[in-house]
Amino acid sequence: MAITYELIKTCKQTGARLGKVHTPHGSFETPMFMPVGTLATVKTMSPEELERMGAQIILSNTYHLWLRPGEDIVEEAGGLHKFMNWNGSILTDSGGFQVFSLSDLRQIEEEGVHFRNHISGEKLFLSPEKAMHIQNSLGADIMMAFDECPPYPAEHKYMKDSVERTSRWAERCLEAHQRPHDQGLFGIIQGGEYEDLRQQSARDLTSMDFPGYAIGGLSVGEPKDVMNRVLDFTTPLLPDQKPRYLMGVGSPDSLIDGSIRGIDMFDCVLPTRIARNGTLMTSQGRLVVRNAKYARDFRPIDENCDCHTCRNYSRAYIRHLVKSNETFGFRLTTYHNLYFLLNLMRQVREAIREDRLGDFREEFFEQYGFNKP
Ligand code: PRF
Ligand code: ZN
Repeated sequence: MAITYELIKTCKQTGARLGKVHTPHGSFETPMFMPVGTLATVKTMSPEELERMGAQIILSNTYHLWLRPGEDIVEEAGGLHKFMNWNGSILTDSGGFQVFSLSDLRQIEEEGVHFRNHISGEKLFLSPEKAMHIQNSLGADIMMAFDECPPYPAEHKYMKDSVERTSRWAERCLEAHQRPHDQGLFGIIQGGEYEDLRQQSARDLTSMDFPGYAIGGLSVGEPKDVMNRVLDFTTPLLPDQKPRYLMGVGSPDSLIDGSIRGIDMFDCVLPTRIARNGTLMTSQGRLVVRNAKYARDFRPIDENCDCHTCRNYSRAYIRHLVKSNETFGFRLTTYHNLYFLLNLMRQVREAIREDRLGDFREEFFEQYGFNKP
């Protein structure tokens, strides 16, 4: 088996899981945050920098790499790891979600999805078999099944048909998978906010025995309490001996609240995207460094952070670079935001080890400003 999960312990205070996922490119500790490298690069960061900040697994996208440079070129290079010079673990998303979020004029059929290329307008078609073929060529350690991520809110009738189609697509993905010995395929549970449909989806997918399971269809515009409620009734439906991945979630509060609900893996463009417009995550909440009040502020971005950015550069300098559109400014903000989330997850794991994640949540939320009215 390409992917195995080792459950080290559960937190006595919260039930959160401390574990390790073993892949053909090394192991990563869980709960873990995965930086997003859509086009085979985590925007502005070198693989050496990712390693230095403590990243152990990154995510990339089937949809984007299929369109450019094309999976055949990545395969010819010797796979995604070699192509981009990243030797840690890689996960590729299947393209399903990107088709739904980026393209227009899509048409869903049993066979797959017809849509238009979001860059050229060209007509394209993606199916479970095609998504698997592309992901087998890319060669990531973890691949995702081709699913449908319906919008929020969606009616029960629509969601039920969608969940059933996603289960049939998952079967076809398993069937089409050519490299089960060195690439692990994860199934994706859908069902929106509906408990009966999450149960149906979890029942269908767990019977297919994937090496890991993702919870999809969340963080699509629903309120936080809806996401937490869905996790409360969905994670208990998943096997204890397999990793669980909450797709597209990366705000600090949701990383903590997801971990408490038994999630092991997270990814999100949030830290890298907001960094490129000058917004930083700090232990005291968000800091918008473009703000005039930082023009003469020579303190680091976060006085509690020991990242390379915070040890060497001031708010005033970073503000100047970002306002001048200097590439180096975006590199410094991106480095800090990713370090901040990776370090948050390190603290979460430490708290689980010591059975005090509930206390850690209280302290973190207090400082970050989530408890303020
Ligand atoms: N499915 C897939 N990728 C995803 C999602 C999903 O539901 C989400 C939901 N937030 C993010 N990325 N395949
Ligand atoms: Zn920092």
